[in-house]
Amino acid sequence: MKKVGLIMGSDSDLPIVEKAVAILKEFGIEYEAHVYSAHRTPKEVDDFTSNAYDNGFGVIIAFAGMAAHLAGAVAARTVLPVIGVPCKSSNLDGLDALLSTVQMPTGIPVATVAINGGANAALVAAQIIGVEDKGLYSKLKEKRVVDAEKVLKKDADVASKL
Ligand code: RP5
Repeated sequence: MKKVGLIMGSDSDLPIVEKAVAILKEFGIEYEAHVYSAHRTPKEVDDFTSNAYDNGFGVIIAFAGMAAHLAGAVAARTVLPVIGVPCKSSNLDGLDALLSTVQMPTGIPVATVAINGGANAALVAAQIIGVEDKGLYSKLKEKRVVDAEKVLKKDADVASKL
């Protein structure tokens, strides 16, 4: 099975990265996580990303806040699918990172999830890898059933209370 690469611009993004890691662990997907910044350590971003396909990665998730150029810098260096997670910072509530991540020029796509959407980013990564992995595909379908059952349980609880 292909691995998922997780790159965060700063260790201050860790709480959002941990949401993704929880999902990847749930599905038994191998991953590797790094703190590499588009601005502070561009050489490491370049080295990791340029060699990611040869090193067994199938998807890269990039997490960054503020002037969040990381996902775009990664996408410029690989044709692996890149998922961008805009991380909320203190001043602009993550809107800065959302726009910096999502507004990519034609030809260099970044599949951008919601602000702080670490869990959905990992689910998209799992779905990409699951296309060629029947076991993982089945687990993803099973999770949808389990999640729906949880909502229906809440429905029954609320209906009985009101
Ligand atoms: C971004 O700047 C990082 O991804 C982080 O979200 C933000 C702030 O970084 P620190 O100043 O906390 O290291 O590059």
